Amino acid sequence: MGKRWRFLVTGVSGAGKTSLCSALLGTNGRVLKTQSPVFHGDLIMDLPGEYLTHPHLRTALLSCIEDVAAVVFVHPADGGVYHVPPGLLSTVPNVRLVGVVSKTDLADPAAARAELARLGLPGPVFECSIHRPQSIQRLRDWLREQGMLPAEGE
Ligand SMILES: Nc1nc2c(ncn2[C@@H]2O[C@H](COP(=O)(O)OP(=O)(O)O)[C@@H](O)[C@H]2O)c(=O)[nH]1
Ligand SMILES: [Mg+2]
Repeated sequence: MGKRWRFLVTGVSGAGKTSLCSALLGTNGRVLKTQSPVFHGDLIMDLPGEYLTHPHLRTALLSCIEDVAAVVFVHPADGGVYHVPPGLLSTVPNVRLVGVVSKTDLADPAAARAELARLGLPGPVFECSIHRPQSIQRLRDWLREQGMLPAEGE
């Protein structure tokens, strides 16, 4: 793929990015606030929410996007509308965009889906809750099919 990491995870602070990474990787434990990028081997880059929401960090976000094959954008079902410019995530060519509505155990996902559409995410959107293992499995299976996660047992 020519990219150093398979995908990065972005979204506002508290969206559930780090919890989603742990759920996908099957690593459990207490999730702490992500203060700087966290790298899971050559697979995942887990970014702090500020990379998305603080305008002065957006150049850092864009350079991280240059290093990945895909961007997983996490938006919580109980979240609102954020001041992220539509199209921001599409400015780097040849990067796949994947939407995740997180925390679907807390609220109806419809509003978050609309927000993902407003941000210009063309790709698939997965509805996930860390409390619903099947919802995580659907995303994991898809990421494996796309070569973004190693197959089971690898
Ligand atoms: N109810 C519920 N809470 C979640 C879910 N995912 C994450 N959380 C909680 O949301 C909070 C923020 O999660 P975290 O993964 O640190 O978010 P991040 O800032 O985007 O990395 C933590 O208290 C998590 O336990 C979910 O699917 N459902
Ligand atoms: Mg985090």
